[in-house]
Amino acid sequence: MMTRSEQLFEAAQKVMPGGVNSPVRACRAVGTYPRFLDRGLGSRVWDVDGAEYIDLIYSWGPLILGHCNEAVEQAVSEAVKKGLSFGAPTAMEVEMAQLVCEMTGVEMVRMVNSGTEAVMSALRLARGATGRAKIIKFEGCYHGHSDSMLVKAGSGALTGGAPDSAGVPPEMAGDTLTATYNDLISVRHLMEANPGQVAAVIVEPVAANMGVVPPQEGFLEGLRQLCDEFGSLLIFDEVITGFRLAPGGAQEYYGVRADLVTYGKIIGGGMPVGAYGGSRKLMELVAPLGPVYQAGTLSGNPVAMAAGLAQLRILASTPSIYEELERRGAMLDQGLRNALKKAEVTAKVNRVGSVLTVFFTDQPVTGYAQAKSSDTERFGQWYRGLLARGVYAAPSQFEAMFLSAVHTDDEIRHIISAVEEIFA
Ligand code: KE4
Repeated sequence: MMTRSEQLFEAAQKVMPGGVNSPVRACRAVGTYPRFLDRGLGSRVWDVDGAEYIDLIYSWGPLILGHCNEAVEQAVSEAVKKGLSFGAPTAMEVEMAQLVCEMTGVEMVRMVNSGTEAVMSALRLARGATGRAKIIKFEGCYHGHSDSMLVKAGSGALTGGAPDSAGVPPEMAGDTLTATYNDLISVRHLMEANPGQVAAVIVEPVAANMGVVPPQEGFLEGLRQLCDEFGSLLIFDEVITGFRLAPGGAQEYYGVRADLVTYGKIIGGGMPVGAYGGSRKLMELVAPLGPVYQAGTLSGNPVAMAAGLAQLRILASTPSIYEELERRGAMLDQGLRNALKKAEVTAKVNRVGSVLTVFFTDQPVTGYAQAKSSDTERFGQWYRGLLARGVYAAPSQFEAMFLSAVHTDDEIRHIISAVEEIFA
């Protein structure tokens, strides 16, 4: 007898590529079918067969206050009654922009509809502002699916990149250079090999798309200095870290300021919102004020703004949330290390605050090369074992797990004992 999830997955695959609207959800890396979710509340989600799970995904980061946060739900239901969208300015957008500027220190911000759109727009702005074409990104970092970000290191490591997806024209990929995360020398070499041509360096201040890889001491500061030395802009892609590591995100957490910052996920409170921001000087280059064009029918949508604003207001006014996220992150981190050591399973745990990844490798994971050395078979066993024990974790070794403000210590202990059982 097929489960309801299996029935839905069978039907979904007939009408959607892979049966999903985003690839990672298909669970192709972990040897099982995706559980179709029906509802969430607080730290829990239920699938269509009624199984209950402790959530460690939270829609890949947005729901830092948990599912169906009362204030967010209230704000959305009030906004919905006044209309779904106008395509005209609303007071809500002004309040949202003011709060984002206050929390992050950017002087101006533009709302868009996803992290991809935020990154795509920030890159165009950086190129428009500098008159330069090349972008430096880091191997293993993911910045959404705009063409110039779907690029891997080219054959000549110091020259243009090669497409990392079908459909990306080679000439487009050629303007994206790939450096090594946590390796400032690799960035300097690319800057020196492309003098006066690099518009920007874009980086995940905490890499979380090769699994979590924290910046080593001095790495972010070093990028700031290199960009200043070579006249390039520094772009922090804070789609994951924004409003998660601190109210001011990674800029506040690490004390390094970028020229442009992109946001997504948490900023929307679960609704489709992205944003990019920076100095007035840079942002006034954006249409309708300046020559860099960018637009969007649903940008600043009042229902999405209501959700994001409600969530950000709580984060801005409750600093204790961040202390709790750190305390619980440390509790889970240490508990996992102890459980894996006790079971004599070779693994490394990388964590910054409330985002973490367990890598099944014996190497310290400081970049993509080490992350790739992980045992993905073992990861599949971990994922299926957790699922069977009511824990909904990331279905890929190269993703992060997320904690929310509503996890309890008992839930953390449950996750740890589940890991002990899996590898006993
Ligand atoms: P979206 O277009 O998915 O809103 O944001 C793209 C993006 C940009 N920058 C960073 C650092 C990101 O992590 C993302 C998206 N993250 C993935 C999870 N690793 C979203 C999940 C998915 O692709 O289904």
